[in-house]
Amino acid sequence: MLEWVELQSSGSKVRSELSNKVGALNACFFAKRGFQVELYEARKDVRTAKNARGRSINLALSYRGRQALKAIGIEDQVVSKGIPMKGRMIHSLSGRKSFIAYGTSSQYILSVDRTNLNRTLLFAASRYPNVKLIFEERLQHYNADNGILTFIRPDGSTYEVSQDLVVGCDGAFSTTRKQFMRQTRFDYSQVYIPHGYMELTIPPKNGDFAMEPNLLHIWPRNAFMMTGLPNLDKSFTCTLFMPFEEFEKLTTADEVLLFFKKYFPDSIPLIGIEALKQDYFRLPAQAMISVKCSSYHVGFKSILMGDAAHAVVPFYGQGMNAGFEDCMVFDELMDQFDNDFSKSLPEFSRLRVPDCHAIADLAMYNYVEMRQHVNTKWFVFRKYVDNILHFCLPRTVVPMYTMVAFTRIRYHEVIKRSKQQRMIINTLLFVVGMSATITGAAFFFKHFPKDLTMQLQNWNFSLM
Ligand code: EGO
Repeated sequence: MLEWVELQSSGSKVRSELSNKVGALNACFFAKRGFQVELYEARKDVRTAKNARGRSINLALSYRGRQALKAIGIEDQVVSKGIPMKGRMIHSLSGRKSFIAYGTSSQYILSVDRTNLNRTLLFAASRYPNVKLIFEERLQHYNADNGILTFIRPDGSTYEVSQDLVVGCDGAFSTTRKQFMRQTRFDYSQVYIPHGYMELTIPPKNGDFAMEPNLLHIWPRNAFMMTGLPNLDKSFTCTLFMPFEEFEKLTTADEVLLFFKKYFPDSIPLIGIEALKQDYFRLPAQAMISVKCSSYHVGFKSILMGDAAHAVVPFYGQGMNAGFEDCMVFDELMDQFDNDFSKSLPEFSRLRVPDCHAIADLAMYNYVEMRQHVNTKWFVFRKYVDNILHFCLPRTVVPMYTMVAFTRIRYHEVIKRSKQQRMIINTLLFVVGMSATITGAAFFFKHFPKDLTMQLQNWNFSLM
């Protein structure tokens, strides 16, 4: 019996985003199980495409993503081309820099090149004889009732295929998901946040990194935020997050320069005045969408994974990691249920919906919190408090970022645990506060009983 999987990707409206990471990763997982896989990609093959620069340039790979890559044997290959970031470097308005480690020396996230990762994943998929890669053929329609897929060839002609399983890994604007929307009891919601993002580059300085390379650089300025991630060519990619409204206010090169002088002065000499003036206008600011839906499967023939199932805002650096974890979780379920789709599909939704809703919430929560309260001082303070509490109570208090980035604790458990931790911390603070008050009072009465009695008496007299 030939079983089969299809995965495809639709182009984004603003720019073509040459990527299908979750699709290619899934192809590897299914091929490893012995399935016949066809991987459909609407765009050109990134392995041979010349101008492969798509959406964002680098991504933060953490533990969950790495575990998935490990399961198909390409973790080391990807990690060797990634740059470890062992902590954050917080840049203050005055140019002061504060370093706060993520944890131990083995706890680091990796800055990986998106295009490189896409290529590695496609090469990995293409090495399986039972994987067929098809490029530049776009899914036009999918009938979830009879399982028939309609593809369009570059010349405009169409053809139909039908398979045992359709895995839709076609991104936040998924065509596969459109068919799910027609099913009863399928929930869907999407939100565009008011912020947009724009990428700028810090080129190498004298042939070396212009800032410390093994860190995630962050410029927290409440509503304006900027991050800097290192690249293999010794440059940094900075991502500026800002409300669209503010992006629209900056219409001339001089206004842009003034804006940077006011909010990110230390970054101007690093990016370069001329580069800044030009790069800002090269591309419009990009939108960010958060997508939630439920469930992730329809019948026993179709399932959504990655951004198609749960696009999240990038304020936790977890989008790709959550997508990779999807593939790994499904693979684990296929083991558990002996390749039986009628069991693994419903179980995937049962496990994954609460977790992916949780990471969508966590990412959105970070976005709201960062834009409202997080400036340099607050960021540094919060992370110090996290680290100190974790140091004092290593088993009881684990920072949320640590649970998200360096463990495979289920995302919904992370929320539960962080609520419990907050209760514990509050109780401790209360107990410490109360005992300090009682000790202080006891000390007071022991050393000044007479004075106090007299004072009280005087006071009583004066009241009378
Ligand atoms: C108080 C202090 C409340 C992505 C700090 C919340 C995100 C949030 C976008 C960083 C790291 C990978 C990222 C931390 C917080 C990537 C990340 C964080 C950004 C922006 C990002 C951290 C790409 C939020 N991880 N993170 O703890 O270092 O804390 F700044 Cl704008």
